[in-house]
Amino acid sequence: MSRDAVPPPVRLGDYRPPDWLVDTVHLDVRLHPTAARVLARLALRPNPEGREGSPIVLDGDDLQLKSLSLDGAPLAGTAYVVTPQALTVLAPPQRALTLEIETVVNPTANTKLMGLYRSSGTYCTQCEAEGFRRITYFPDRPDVLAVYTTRIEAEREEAPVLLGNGNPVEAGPVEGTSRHYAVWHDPWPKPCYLFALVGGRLDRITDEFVTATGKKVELGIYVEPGKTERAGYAMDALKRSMRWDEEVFGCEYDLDVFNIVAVADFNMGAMENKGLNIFNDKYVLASPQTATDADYANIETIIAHEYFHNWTGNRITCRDWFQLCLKEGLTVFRDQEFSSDARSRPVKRISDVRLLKSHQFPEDAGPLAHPVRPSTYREINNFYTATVYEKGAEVVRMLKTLLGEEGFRAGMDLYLDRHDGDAATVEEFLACFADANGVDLTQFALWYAQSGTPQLAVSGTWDAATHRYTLDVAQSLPATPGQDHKQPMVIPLALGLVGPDGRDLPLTLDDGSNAERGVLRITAPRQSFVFRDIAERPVPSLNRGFSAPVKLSSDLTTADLLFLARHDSDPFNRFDAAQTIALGHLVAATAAARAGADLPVPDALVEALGATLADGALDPAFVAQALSIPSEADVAREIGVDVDPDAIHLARTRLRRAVSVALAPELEATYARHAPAGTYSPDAASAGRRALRNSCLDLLAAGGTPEALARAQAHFDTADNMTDRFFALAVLAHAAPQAREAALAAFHEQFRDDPLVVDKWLALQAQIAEPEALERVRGLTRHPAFAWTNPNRVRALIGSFAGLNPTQFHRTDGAGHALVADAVIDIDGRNPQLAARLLAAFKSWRSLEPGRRASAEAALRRIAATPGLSPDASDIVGRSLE
Ligand code: B3K
Ligand code: ZN
Repeated sequence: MSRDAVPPPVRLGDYRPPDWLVDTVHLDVRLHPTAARVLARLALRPNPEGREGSPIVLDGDDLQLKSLSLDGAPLAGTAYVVTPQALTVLAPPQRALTLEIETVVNPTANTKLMGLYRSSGTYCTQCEAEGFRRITYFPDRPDVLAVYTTRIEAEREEAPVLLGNGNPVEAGPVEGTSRHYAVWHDPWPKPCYLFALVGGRLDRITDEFVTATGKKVELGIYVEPGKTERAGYAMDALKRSMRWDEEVFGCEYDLDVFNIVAVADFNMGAMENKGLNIFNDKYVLASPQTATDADYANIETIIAHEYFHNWTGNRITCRDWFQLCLKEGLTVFRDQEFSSDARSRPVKRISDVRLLKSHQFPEDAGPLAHPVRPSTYREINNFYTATVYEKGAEVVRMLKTLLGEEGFRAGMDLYLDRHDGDAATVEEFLACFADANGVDLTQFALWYAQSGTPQLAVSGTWDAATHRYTLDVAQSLPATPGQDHKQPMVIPLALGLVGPDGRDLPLTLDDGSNAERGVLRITAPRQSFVFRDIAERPVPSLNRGFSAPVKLSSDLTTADLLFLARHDSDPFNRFDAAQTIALGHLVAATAAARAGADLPVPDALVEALGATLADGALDPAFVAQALSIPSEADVAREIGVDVDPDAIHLARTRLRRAVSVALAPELEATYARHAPAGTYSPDAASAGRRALRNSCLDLLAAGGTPEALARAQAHFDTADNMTDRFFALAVLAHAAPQAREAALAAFHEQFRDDPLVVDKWLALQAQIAEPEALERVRGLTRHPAFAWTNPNRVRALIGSFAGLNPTQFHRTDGAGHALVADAVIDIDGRNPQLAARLLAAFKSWRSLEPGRRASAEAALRRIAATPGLSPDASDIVGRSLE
């Protein structure tokens, strides 16, 4: 698509099967820095389900056609129409035929990082969603599945490693030249978005995996020369993922080889190309000296996620891009479960819910809200969102909660069996669960169609005379763009009634039935549930484990919440109860701060946090989560309208200081108790201890005492791993302006040659909540370590400023908005996907107070008025302003 063209919206309701199918694809790709030649031989046939007598219309993007023939004979110029965007064979014979298409592309000039491009000299590809059409003319849609054979040829010197999808077939020199080639064959029919090739000078580590049925698989991870020692953790995560998928879902790997390649320039996290995953190197490379515990956890999750796509995404793919959640929501659910099994389930749940609330809830509440399965799009790349991924995973989780472990597995088994080899839809997915369990999921399907976060209002009354406890539940769903009226959803509300001794009471409903597995099914706008044999007033623990992605309000008092924070058997709600107290306080304290006043910190919060700190039986990783004070974004979301980021920042700073002072002895003792023992290991238990120790360090520093800051300095100076070193650096950068510059300089000096670590250094500085941050960010864009062309650098610096520094991004003088707008406009000319991502940082602009709202709107309007804006950016800016 050229920069000026405005594509018409694509609508789910307009879906039609393809007119032509492709059975096999033979590609011969001759790599060259500026003129790579692609010879494609496509075996096509008319689709019996398509329109009879149709022309062959193939998609292209920025392509140059060199030659074209049909069944071996060159096509006359009158027989086809070609533009960079499409190749149409006007009146093809209506039978099986072969097209041979030769195109030339320029990998070095490809700054969009879609199609065939170069990353630090390595040739690589990215085809999802619509990048294959930047390599050759093709029906670029996920319901055209073909068997691919790929020959890759390159200068041996430039690209000694040549990788493709599937299994290696042959390789050798191109006689009489300095070139060599490799042929790969992928026996599994796949859509073209799963195509990949790599050519470059890469080092590798290898390993082996024997599948459940005894098949040997060769595993390889390819990295830039000299970085192999950092790929070990990714390999370990890969092998564990392969085993887990066999054990938990019965999914076995299906090729002789599985390769992963790490590249430095990548628009997203990673890509699940069949047998040849390509990764952003940030999610492969790790060593104790360069990666934090969070990096290790991300690597584990993303390696698993891409691997799990082999079944949920590749063996069963999507019929069209509206069904994206079919592979993404389901695969996120699967990677969440894998990490829960590999680490602590409650802690994983807490961090997943925090991610959902911080990224998806604002999406649902703003102008970019869309259903888990959208019904229209202008640019599909803008729908790889928290709603499709994270809320999509929540929907699958709810299905499991409603059907139970066995019912869910039965549905999954049926899906994997019935649709293997298909390009499927959400309806077909749900039908498997309905059929396997004999249930009707019509109302449940609304989760895919209705956008917005449902609200649940719950109140309870206990009748001392009848020993009955009544829970009144009301659900509502606010209007969202394009959806003014909503229907009630089916909401699985897991709950417990906690007796005064802290134990759960039996959940016997008035009619004698049990709330199955402790879950109430909310289906109507208003419902009441009466529990009997409740001898004492209980405290309800609602939405346990965050069983539904809803916004819950209840009549629980602060005392009730404190009780739950101390006694709830559900760890998620134990965590959440204290968070709810803190959030309630922060909302009130923000209003007070705007009025020039201060509010005392609720004793209940200090008590809840103190009790958590003192409970030696708790997992340190859990305690670390419990100690975190809700973020400024959490508070802004809770306030919802007329948001003043400075007031929120002030209220939160005061709260952290007060908690620090009130709990100093306990924090110090906990810090001391969790001193490192032995050498660094990234395992979950060790990481949990570090997380707790670092949380204590941070909260203590929030008190601002010289001792606390000296402790942070010592922590920084003596750290023997990146987790501790970087955490201490962050504490110093935020809380100790006098120590900030020296610490930042020392850190940079030590890691200047390591781009992934430099990204941490950039991101941290972009988050400093002081007016000088703006100039600092501007200055860093001119730093030799920064590059506008590298997505990781841009996300670290500009993305962190826009997404994680609310007071400075939303400066009252508008300079923060202007800086990000300038960056978006500049980046858009090279890499529209990256620009559109950054632009989404404006998604909550309407919730700001009037002055900042006006400045955000001006920035958005300036972007909108930029000539030649990409379809990606104009889609986001257009919807943001609607
Ligand atoms: N499927 C890819 C994402 C592709 C994004 C295209 N804009 C990675 C993943 O979700 O696993
Ligand atoms: Zn995915």
